Amino acid sequence: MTIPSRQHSPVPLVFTDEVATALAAGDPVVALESNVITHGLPYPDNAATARKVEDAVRAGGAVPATIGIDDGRVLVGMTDGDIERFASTPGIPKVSSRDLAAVLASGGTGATTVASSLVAAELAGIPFFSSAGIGGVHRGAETTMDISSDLVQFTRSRVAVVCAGAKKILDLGLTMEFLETHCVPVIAHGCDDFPAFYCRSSGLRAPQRLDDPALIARAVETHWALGNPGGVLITSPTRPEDAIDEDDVEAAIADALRGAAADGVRGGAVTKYVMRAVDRATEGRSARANTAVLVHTAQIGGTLAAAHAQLRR
Ligand code: PSU
Ligand code: MN
Repeated sequence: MTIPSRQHSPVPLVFTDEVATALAAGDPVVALESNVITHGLPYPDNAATARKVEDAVRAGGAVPATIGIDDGRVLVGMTDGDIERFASTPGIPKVSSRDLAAVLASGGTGATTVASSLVAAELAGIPFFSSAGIGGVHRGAETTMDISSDLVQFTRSRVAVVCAGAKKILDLGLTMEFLETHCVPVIAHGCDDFPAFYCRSSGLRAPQRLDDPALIARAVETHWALGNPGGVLITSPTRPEDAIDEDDVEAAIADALRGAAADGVRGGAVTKYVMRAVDRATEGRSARANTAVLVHTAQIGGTLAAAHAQLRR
């Protein structure tokens, strides 16, 4: 008797020519999320920022691959038209890792978070990803249990994540504890501390620091050579001239979190609600700093991906 094996049809991936060519040649590629386009900033700033982020990856020496879900297919690299459409179409849903299967199976469209972008990047064979602020453990998580899937996905996808730490609105101490418990390496680049998104420091020291891109690339490869299934977090702080003083945002964040609780905002809607409230309270100062840190991190991501591609040659 033969027992039929379970057949899975492959997930449809649609590559831009630029990304397909780079991957085939072993040239560096950096995957980027699209949730930051649809949910992070208002139109048209979101479209302009997405283009600046792609240019920054190129300036760093790699090819950008913005990830999204379109008509039940995974976009690996967006055209300029795709970016414009995602940026300007209201209501495109946030798709995190657990949502991918249903959205793809039903032919849906959606914007990928850090977590779901990592799933797509690994499938597509892209070993580097960049975003400004990862999700993490939310303030008050000891009662709400609100912990971003981004953190869990780092233990599953073999993709190196370049970021400026986790979003300032989170509990960064608990976020670091979670990463330690789950054996996720955190390597600080260019500073001793774990950064706090648009603030240069969280006040917490990173467990490791490596400044040389070639050494970081070697550490990433070594993490995988050790048999680890997940990724490596590489943090780089925003530039001093783009940074916000903690004192200038902390009150706005605390107000926004109280507002979210009072309005009954829960689950996946919390991050967007709080970020937008802080942007309003700081009269756009935090939104501008958000754009600056996204662009800067993308350039570092390009540089590190290029060093990694060099190592694999
Ligand atoms: N809103 C923003 N910027 C962001 C995000 C939301 O203004 O960057 C994101 C990222 O896509 C990140 C996700 O992966 O929110 C985390 O959401 P949650 O905390 O619900 O897991
Ligand atoms: Mn959450």
